[in-house]
Amino acid sequence: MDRPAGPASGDVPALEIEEPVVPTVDASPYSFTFEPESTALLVIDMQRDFVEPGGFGETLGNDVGKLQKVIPPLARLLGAARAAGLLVVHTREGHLPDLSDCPPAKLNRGAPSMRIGDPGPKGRILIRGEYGHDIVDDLKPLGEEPVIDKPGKGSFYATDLGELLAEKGVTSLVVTGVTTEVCVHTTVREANDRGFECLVVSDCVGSYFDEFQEAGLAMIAAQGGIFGWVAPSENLIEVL
Ligand code: C5J
Repeated sequence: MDRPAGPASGDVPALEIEEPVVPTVDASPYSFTFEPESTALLVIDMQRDFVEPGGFGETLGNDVGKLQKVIPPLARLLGAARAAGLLVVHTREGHLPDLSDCPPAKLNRGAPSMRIGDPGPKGRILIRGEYGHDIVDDLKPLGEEPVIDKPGKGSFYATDLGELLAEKGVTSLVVTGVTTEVCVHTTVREANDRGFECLVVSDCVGSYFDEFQEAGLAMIAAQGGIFGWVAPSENLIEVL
C-alpha cells in the first residue's frame, strides 16, 4: 500500500510548545495572576471634590492633602496600564442637579460646613457637571475610557458597570482610588461577591485616616484573601 510521503512517525521532531506567560504580581496574601485581556484597571472617584480643598471631602472636616499622595503613583500605574492595553474604567461619585438620586439620609447626615448641592468654590458640592465633581487633571480619562457616574459609594449600585465588565469579558479588577475604607471597600466587597478577582494597589488607594488605610488594606488580604489581594504599584508595573 502507498504511504504518504514524509518522515515515518517515529522521526517527527518534537514540537516545542511555548507556554503563555501569565503575569504574576508579588502580592499579599499570595501571588496574584491575571490575564491582561480580561483585566480592567478601576480608578475610583479621583475627583477634585475628594482630593482638593473646597470640595465634599473638606466639608466633612477632612485633610484632603492626605489623598493627594495617591496621584503620582496612580498616574504612573495608569500610564503603564494604558501601555499594556488594559481596559481603564473611571468612576465619579455625585448627584443629579435636582438631587433626586440623593437619599435624604445622605443629604442630611452630620454637620458638614456645606451640604451636597450647596454652592462651593469649585461649583455645587458633589453635583454632576460641576468642576469639583470632575476627575483631577493628572488622571484625566482618555476619550475612549468609560467614566461611570454613581450616586453611591459602591461602583455597581445604580450603574451599568456590571454590564460593561461582562460585555468586555473582564474577570479581574485592579482597584485604585479613594477612599480606601469607603468607596474602594464598598466596591471591592461587591466585586468579590460578583466573582471578580480583585487586586487593590496599596499606594494607589488613599484615606483621610492613616489607621483606616492600614486596617482597610489588611481587611482585604486577611483570612487568605477574603476580599482579594494587595500589592504596591511597583510590583504590578514590573509585570505589565
Ligand atoms: C466618600 C468615596 N469617602 N469616594 N466617598 O464619601 O470614598
